[in-house]
Amino acid sequence: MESFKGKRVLITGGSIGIGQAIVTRLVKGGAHVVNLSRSKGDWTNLSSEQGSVETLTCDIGDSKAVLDALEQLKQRQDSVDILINNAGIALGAPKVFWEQPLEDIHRVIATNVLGLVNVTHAAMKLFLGPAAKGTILNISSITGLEVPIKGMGEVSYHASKAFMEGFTNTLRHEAIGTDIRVLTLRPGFVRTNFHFDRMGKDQEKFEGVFEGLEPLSSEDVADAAIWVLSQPERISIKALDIVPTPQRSLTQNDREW
Ligand code: 8X3
Repeated sequence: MESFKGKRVLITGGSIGIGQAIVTRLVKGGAHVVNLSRSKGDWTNLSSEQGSVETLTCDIGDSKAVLDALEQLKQRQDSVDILINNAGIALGAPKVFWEQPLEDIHRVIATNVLGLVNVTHAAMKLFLGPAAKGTILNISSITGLEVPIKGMGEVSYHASKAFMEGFTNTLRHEAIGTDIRVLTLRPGFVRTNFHFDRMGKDQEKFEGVFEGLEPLSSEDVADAAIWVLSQPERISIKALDIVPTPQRSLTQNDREW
């Protein structure tokens, strides 16, 4: 296990899925993690001899709630070394955009776009900006770069990940003159609750998503994130795509759709 001893990490959506797997590895490596999430998470597998994790329940789409949470954190902690923007949702598959409830579309944008902006802005203002040092890792998606297969029905999700691409690339440039690294990890097909929510919490449809194409696990993606974060500060893994081998792209892969 890589050493993150004493490192202070802020992550969004760290209670389940990929986020939870990343938090588990960081804490085992000695990091102190603050998790901004809608749910508390289950951390019973982590011993007190390792690092620590504290969850602040927060809707990251609400800028005031984010700022309040991070200002409270600032009062008792003077640094964040690593910010991981991990929270992300998709809703509405397989309906097309114009048939989806507008509220669902707004919810996706609130979490994936405004949440990213709110947390990064507050964290840079209070922690990373003043220190002019640290690492921002954005967990994006291959969907930020590619147009999906027909019928995937997630304009809001794909557009939100395209936003994340532009945000990441531009922020990296704005960080010229600082020691802030801005990185992105773009997973493809992963077996997580993300697809359960995407399919309207329908277990049968959820299982159907994985038929004929073995997905990555959250742990696979977390291992990649840990590798990226373990590089010495002089190295930026600017972007890393991780997909199951048969997922050649969003439109071409080794199974019949
Ligand atoms: C989701 C990636 O491949 O499941 O971010 O559409 S995929």
